[in-house]
Amino acid sequence: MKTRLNQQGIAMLILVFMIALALVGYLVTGLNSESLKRNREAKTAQALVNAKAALIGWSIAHPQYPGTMPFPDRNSDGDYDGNSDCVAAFNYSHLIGRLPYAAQTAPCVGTLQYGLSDNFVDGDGEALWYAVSRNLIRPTVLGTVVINSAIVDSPAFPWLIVRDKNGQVISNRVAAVIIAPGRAIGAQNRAGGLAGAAAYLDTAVISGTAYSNADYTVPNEDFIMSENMQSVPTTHPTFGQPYQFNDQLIFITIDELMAELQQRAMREARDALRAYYLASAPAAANRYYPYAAILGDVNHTCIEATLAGGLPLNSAATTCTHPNAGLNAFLPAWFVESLWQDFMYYAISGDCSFATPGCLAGGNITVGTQTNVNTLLIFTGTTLAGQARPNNNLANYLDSLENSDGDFVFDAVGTPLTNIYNDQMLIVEP
Ligand SMILES: [Ca+2]
Ligand SMILES: [Ca+2]
Ligand SMILES: [Ca+2]
Ligand SMILES: [Ca+2]
Repeated sequence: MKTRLNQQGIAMLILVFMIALALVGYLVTGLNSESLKRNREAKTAQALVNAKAALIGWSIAHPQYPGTMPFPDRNSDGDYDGNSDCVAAFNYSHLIGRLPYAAQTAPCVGTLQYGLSDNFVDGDGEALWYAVSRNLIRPTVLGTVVINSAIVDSPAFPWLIVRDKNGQVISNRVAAVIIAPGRAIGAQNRAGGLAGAAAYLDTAVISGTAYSNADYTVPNEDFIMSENMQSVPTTHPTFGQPYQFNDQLIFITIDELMAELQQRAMREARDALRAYYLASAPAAANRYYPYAAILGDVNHTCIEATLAGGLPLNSAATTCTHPNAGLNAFLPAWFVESLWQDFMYYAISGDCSFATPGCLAGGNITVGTQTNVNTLLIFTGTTLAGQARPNNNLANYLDSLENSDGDFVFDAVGTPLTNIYNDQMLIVEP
C-alpha cells in the first residue's frame, strides 16, 4: 500500500515537473520569437534609413545629371541582377522595381555613375523596392530635364502620394518611395526568383478602395504606409480582413531632395566663379571677376561696370570690355540646362573688377558681421508671394530690406529660412 502511494506521488511530481518545463519552454520560445521579431523590424527600419540616405546621395552627387534618380531593377529584362534597367521610351511600370545597386543596362544616360553600390535588404533578407517620380528620371540624353527649385511647387507632373492606413495623405510631394517587402503573405508566390512586384508589395483596402503598392499607372501614384499584419489582431475593427500587409515604407519628398540639390548648385556656381578668377590673368594682381548681368536678363549677358546682378553666363564684346568668355565656360552643362542661373544673385567688390583688378583694396561687401568680402553669391530661392520674375527689381528676388536695398550690405550667411525669406548667402571669396 505504502509503495503504491509512493509511486503515485513520484508520478505526480514528474507530471508537475514536465508541465513546468513545458511552461518555461513556451515562455522562452515566446520571448525568443518576440525578440527575433523586434530584431527583424529594427533591421528593416535601419535598411530603409540607410537606403534613403544612399539614394539622396546618389542623386545629389551625380556627376552629369544631379537631381535625377536611377531607373529601378525590374524583372522584365529576365533578371533581378541589381542593375538599373534604363529605357528610352518609358511607361509608368518602368518606374517601380528593386533598388539598383550594381551597374546599369543600356540605354542609361550618363556613363559615370552606376547603382547605389550597396545591396540593401530588409529584416527578412528581401531586397528593397523603389518607385520614383517621372519628374526625376532621364530617359534619353537628348531630352532636356529641368530640375531646379521651381519644380517643387510647379512640377511637370504631380508628385507621388503617400497615404496612411486611413487613406489620409501624409505627403503629396513625394519624389521617391523605398519599400521593404517583408516575407510573402497571402497568395504571394515568389518561387523562381523572378516574380513581379505583386508578389512582394501589398494591397490595403481602405473604406472599400484597394490601394496597391505594387502598381504604378499614373504620375501621382499612391503608396500606403500601414501597420504590419503581425501586429494587427484579426478582431481589429478598422482593418478589413483578411488584412494582409507587411510593407514597410520610407519616402523622400522633393523638398528634402531640393534642399540638398540647391546646395550643390550653389557650390557649383561658387567654384565656377573661383575658376574664372584664377583663369582671368596670369598675374594675381591682374585677376578679376566678370561683371554681372542685369537682374532678370534671361540671356545673362554681362554688362560693363555692373558690380551686382544676375550671373554673367555670356560675355559679349559689345557689352563687356573684359576679354574672357562668359561664366558658362566654367559651369557644367546640367547647371545651365536646369536654369540654376535664374536663382542666383551675384555681387563683387569694385577692386575685384576688370577696371580695378586683383582684389587689392580689401573688399567692400559686408555679409552679416563679416566685412571686407570680395565676392558674394546669393541663392534667391523661388518666387515668394508678391514677387514676379524675370524682373529687374531686386525685391522680386531678395526678401529682406537689408538684402534688397541695393547697397553692398547683406544678411549673414545662414540666416534662417522662413516662408517669407528664402535667400541663402554664400561667400565666394575671401
Ligand atoms: Ca532587371
Ligand atoms: Ca509585402
Ligand atoms: Ca528670395
Ligand atoms: Ca543692404
